Amino acid sequence: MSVTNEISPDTPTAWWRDAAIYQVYIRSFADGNGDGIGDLAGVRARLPYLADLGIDAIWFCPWYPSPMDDGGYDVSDFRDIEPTFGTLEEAELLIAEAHELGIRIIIDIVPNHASDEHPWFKAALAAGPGSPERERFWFRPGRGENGELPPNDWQSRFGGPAWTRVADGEWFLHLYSSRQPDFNWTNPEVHAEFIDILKFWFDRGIDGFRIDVADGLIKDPSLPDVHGATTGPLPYSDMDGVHEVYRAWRKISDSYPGERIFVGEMWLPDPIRFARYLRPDEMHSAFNFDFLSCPWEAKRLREVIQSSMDSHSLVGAPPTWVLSNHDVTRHVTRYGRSGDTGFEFADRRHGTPVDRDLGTRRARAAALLTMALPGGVYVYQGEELGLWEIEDIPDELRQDPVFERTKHADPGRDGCRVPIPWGDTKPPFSFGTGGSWLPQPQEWAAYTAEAEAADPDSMLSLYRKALHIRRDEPALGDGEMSWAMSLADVIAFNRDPGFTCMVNLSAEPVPLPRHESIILASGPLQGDQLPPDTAVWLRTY
Ligand code: TEU
Ligand code: CA
Repeated sequence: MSVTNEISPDTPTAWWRDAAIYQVYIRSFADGNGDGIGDLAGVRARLPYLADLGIDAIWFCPWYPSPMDDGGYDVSDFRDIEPTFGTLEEAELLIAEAHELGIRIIIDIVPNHASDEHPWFKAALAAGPGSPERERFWFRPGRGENGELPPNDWQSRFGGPAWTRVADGEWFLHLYSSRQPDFNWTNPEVHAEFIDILKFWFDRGIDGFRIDVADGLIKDPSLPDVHGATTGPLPYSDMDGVHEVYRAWRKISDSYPGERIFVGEMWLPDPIRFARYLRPDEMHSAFNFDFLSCPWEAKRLREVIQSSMDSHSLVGAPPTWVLSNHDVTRHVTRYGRSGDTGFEFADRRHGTPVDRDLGTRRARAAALLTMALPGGVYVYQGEELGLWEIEDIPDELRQDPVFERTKHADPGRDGCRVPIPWGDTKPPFSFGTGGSWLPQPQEWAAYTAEAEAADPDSMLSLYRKALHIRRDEPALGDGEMSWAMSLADVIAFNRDPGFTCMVNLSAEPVPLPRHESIILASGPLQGDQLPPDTAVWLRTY
């Protein structure tokens, strides 16, 4: 392996302020041992691909031992590696190899809940009501004459009640599946445990943590009913006490050499509340889901961009620009839909007609938009290949607990988690040698990394070019932007020195502004006109 850009963990740089971070959902990335499930050996073999792509860091979805009820977000041991993925030793090798290639490593941490197979939860079940073991979770007697009703009316985010009854009659709280009991963060033991887990992984050289459900740790201990509310002030989301947790965590990360970071996952309706997590003594950055959820409409996108810039500048944090992840409908599909092109969990709108060529053109334009905006950018595995949502997975193969828990009303998230096509002309497209845990469509023969690497007009070639330009271009990355004059359905902004990004969301071609040269375009231009659903980067005077 050639050493390109080795990271010295002792050099303090604010690398995270404008990093391009690639999200790896391990079981769908690359399978090294032929069992049909992605693993660390697969990732290690593909590190050169990621280095060529031009990313600065990888974020790994949970790699810990897990019964995989929720794809690894049900953790049974926070200090080891899931055996089907590999070993702790392999993880250490992977970290070192990535660092040699100039790639930093961020891992998921899941502080809101554990797996029901976590030793603490097993101990809690065994110890019985009133025991200190139960105090690490939320156990309560039920309501009703014989305690047969849940302690309150909270609903799981995966559907159904947020409480499950155990054999001795008590109920435990789970905001997600019934195999994901929520930790009780009023218990100092829980705090101490997570501090120790952070150190365990920082000591192994990781560069940061992505914090799962970062807003959810603290619950109102009176556990009040919510009477059907899912937004507004909720007694299990964005409670003020959660900030104390991250202040304590920040002290830990700051005590390590280099810049070790926290990235928060919070789906919050209020950008100002959101920014509170990014105060200088809390997290470094967080996913911009307002941007991800926004439909492909110039006015709405401009508003979201402006409000993101404003809210982040209140706390001096860099915004991030996210189009897809392992929980949402892939954006080629969303942007190609007739009707609403935004995203909401309440309705995935599977089965809505999709014009995939249109969705792809818009996805290409969106990539240049995100990479030109100030701050960080995320790439979800497969978006660089232009993959779309797989909506026709047979019911019996669906694995996401959302599908069962909503009694099939919500198809769940398997459609964005189909294993990546790397090469070859038929499934599993070199994902591995032993099939793939979710079926891939035959059409992906034209979308393998190998096929796209050979095509200068592919999505992969666009991402490679754009990420490399972004890295070298002084105007891009961290900093400021200013809106340029433009037509109503056009997004145009300037960055200093001498850079303009323009995206045409109207139905007609629009004239390019005065420029010195064209740096990159997401599709063919028509002379001096920018066609619909196309973005361009210009060198300006
Ligand atoms: O997701 C948090 C979350 O609430 C949503 O993104 C979730 O996917 C949605 O409610 C499903 O309908 C995080 C992880 O990203 C997700 O994969 C996990 O399932 C979840 O936490 C629980 O750990
Ligand atoms: Ca495997």
